[in-house]
Amino acid sequence: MPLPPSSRQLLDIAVEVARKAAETAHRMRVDGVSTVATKSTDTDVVTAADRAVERQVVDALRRLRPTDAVLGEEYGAGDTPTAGPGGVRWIIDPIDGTVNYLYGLPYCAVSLAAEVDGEVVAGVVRNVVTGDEWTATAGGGAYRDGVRLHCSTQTDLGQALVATGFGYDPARRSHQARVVAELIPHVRDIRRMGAASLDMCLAAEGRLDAYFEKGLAPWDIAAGGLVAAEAGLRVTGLRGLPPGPDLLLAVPPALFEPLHDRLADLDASGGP
Ligand code: LIP
Repeated sequence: MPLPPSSRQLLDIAVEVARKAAETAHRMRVDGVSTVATKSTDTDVVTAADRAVERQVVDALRRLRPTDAVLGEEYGAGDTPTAGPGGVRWIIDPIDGTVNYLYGLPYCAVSLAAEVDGEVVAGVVRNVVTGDEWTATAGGGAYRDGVRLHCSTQTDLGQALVATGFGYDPARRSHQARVVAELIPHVRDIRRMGAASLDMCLAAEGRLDAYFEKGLAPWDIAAGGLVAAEAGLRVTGLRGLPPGPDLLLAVPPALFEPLHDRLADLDASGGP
């Protein structure tokens, strides 16, 4: 029985695959890209590039590690096997920030993570346009372009620059907007940049102080969440729940209580 791959080995595979995927996404953007379909609502778009990049990533992983499982935003698990005990599952967001990608805004990324027994052990987030690359392994730290990352040391919520996002469903957006309207007097300012994986990576290096969002899927969370946690952020849900579709909060330990409690009071994980 071959030895299970180390997190480092899985990270090397993730980086190799994600770099080629980002090249494809960038080339398709330059060639001109259009919406090919909508998903949950008529503003939840998917482009030909989202699909082509995910197929490319899955094909590459199948060549490199034929028995691994995958979970992708566009094709789900496809026909790959489920990952048995000790098995690897790859979690893929081919283009996180698809609306930014469609509009040509340079804030979109390939996000690829390896999970073993339900724990994300390696992850990479690569900006499709700038080439900025964030990596992490569980227990091995987080890096951007080889530089080790440490999150913000901000201790005053009133001075915190906080990022968040909105879903595609209008009723949920109204609820999220109410939460932001109530929160904004209590923080330095809010940033809405449009890609959860990149938001968590910027928070990992202190270019944002904190990030929260309701409605995220496993592929939005996996790689960016590991980068954030390995840079010292608490990545959690509300009231002791794990980070997930109800809410993800990525926050430095010193800001956890004030931001958590305010979001809990504002029912940030509630609503449609
Ligand atoms: C996006 C997330 C973002 C969220 C958007 C969307 P997508 O993912 O990264 O944080 O606010 O509504 O879900 O759809 O571009 O992969």
